Amino acid sequence: MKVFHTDAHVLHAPKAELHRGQMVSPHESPRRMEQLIAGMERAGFSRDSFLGPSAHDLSAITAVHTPDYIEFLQTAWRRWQDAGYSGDVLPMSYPMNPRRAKPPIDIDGAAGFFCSSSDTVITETSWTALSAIADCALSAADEAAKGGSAFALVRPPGHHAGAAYMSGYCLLNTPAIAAQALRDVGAERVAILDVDFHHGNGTQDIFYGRDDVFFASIHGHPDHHFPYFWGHKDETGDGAGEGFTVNYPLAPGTAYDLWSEALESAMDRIRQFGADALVVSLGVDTFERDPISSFKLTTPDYARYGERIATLGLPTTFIMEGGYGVPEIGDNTANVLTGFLA
Ligand code: OKP
Ligand code: ZN
Repeated sequence: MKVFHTDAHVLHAPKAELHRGQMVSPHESPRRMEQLIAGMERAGFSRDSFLGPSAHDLSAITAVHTPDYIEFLQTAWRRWQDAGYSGDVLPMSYPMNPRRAKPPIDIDGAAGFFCSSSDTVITETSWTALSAIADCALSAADEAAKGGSAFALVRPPGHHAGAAYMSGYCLLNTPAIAAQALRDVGAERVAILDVDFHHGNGTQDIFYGRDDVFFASIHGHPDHHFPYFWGHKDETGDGAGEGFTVNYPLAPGTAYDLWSEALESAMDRIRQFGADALVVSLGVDTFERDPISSFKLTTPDYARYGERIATLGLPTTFIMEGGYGVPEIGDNTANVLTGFLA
C-alpha cells in the first residue's frame, strides 16, 4: 500500500493548547508524527518507502471549503501580527447564530467567525503545512481512483473542520477533500467511515444534505466528549441527504466487543448504499491509554478491524486522524493497515 507523507507537517506546530482551564503542551504536535512513523517502521512500513504528495490545484480544496475560509487561513497569522497580537492565532469569541453573523474586521473576531473551539490555532507557516497535507490526501485518493488503496499519513487531523470553520485541531477537512475528489473523477457513490474516537462533525456537516456521499461515524457519546453538540443517533441527514448519515455514539469505556458491533452495522449500511469507493477517517484515539478519550481498544483490535474493513472490497483511502500521547499510536495505525492487507 502506498503511504503518502510530507515533512511539511512540522510547519504547523502550535505553541500551546488551551485544555481544561490550562495552557498545556499540545496533544496534537509534530512529535505525534514521530511516534506514528516509529510504529509504522516497527511494522515494516519503512519511512524510506513513503511517497511525497503530488501538487493539486487549489480548486480541490475549495470544492469543500469556502473561498472566504481559505483566505482566512492564508492571511490570519499576518493579520494577527499586524493587529499587534502575539503568539498563535487563538480564537476566543464565537457567534452563537453564525448564519446571521457577519465577519468583523478585527482578526480576533474574524478568527471566532471561522472557528468553533479554542483548541485550534494558526501559526505563521500553517498554510504551507495544510496545503501539503491536502496534497497527501488527494494523492492517496488518486490511487483509490485507479482502484487501489493508499494511506495519507498526515497531521493535523481533518474531520472536525467544516466548509468554513476550523475546530478540534482540524483546519482542512482532508477526508472530505479526498471524498469530493473521488466524486469529481467519476466515483458515483463514496462512503466515509470515521473510526476516530471523536465524532466527525465537520465531515458530517459538509455532506449532510447530499445523497452521493455516505457518512458513518463511531465515537464517544457527545454527552461526554468533544465535539459535544454533534454525533447523536438521530442525526441522519437532511433533505436529499436524509438517510445518508449514520451515527454510533457509544458510552465511555466501550471495548472492542461493542465497538465492533457498531462497525459491522456501519459496514452493512455502506454495502446497502452501494459505495464504489471508501474513505476511512483513521483515528486511533480509541486506544485504551489515549489521554483524551475513553474507549478501551487494545493494540491487536486494530488489526482485527483492518481485516474487517477489507471485506468491503472497496478502493480505500485511509487518512490519519487522531491518536495521542503514547507510542502505541504508531503500532495501532500500522495494525489497521496490516490487517487490511492480510
Ligand atoms: C481531534 B480528533 C476541550 C477538548 C477539546 C478537542 C479534541 C479534538 C480531537 N478541552 N479537544 O478527533 O482526534
Ligand atoms: Zn479524535
